[in-house]
Amino acid sequence: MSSSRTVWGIGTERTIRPLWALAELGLDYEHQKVLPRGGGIENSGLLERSPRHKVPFFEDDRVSIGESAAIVCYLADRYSDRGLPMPALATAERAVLFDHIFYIMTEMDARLYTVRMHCDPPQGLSQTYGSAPVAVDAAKKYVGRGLNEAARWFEDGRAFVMGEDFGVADLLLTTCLDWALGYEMDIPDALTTFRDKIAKRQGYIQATNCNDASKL
Ligand SMILES: N[C@@H](CCC(=O)N[C@@H](CS)C(=O)NCC(=O)O)C(=O)O
Repeated sequence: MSSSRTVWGIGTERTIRPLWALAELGLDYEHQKVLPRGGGIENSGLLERSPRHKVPFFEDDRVSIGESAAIVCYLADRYSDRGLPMPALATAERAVLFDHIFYIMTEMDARLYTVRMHCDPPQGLSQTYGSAPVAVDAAKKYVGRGLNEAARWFEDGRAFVMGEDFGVADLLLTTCLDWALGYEMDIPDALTTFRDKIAKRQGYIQATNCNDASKL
């Protein structure tokens, strides 16, 4: 398949999401390896497309979009025959999928970013956003409650968030688990088992490699 896809961004638990979705779907793309707040953004074409100044960003023949969850859902919807199955519109299964996706993004991802904003380097951005240990502690507790809720999704012994098939919710959840592990947060056993299994996937390994900014 010819490459008309471009991903901007490298090195974070958000930038890995489109890279991982593309790996799962076996799609090629051009990778603009720009770090958030890093040099190189100015000459990458990103700012002309998105004044948000954020990564990841994705463009193909149809879309120019920047929210990581929106990118993976778009790719899954468009190429579901290649993997990342998406339930049909207006089905109960799709409603539950989006309930879980929004939960992951608003209750976990957003609070993990609060931790990042206010904790100290090298993990955090307190030099930019201010050191706020109380906010960091509260956000970690909040994420902890989110992790307990996500663990509940697996109570019936299911392999993946939506049942028996790996999909976008698993991808998004795993990135939040990895992010929380980076802050040495406790993860419920059910999610540790889930995450360890997902980490063996070829798509995850490939995307982790593509998202590795240490060699830049
Ligand atoms: N909700 C967005 C968040 C994107 C985001 O905040 N990306 C960070 C890197 S993880 C960034 O580009 N920060 C640069 C900045 O805020 O200046 C998503 O999930 O894609």
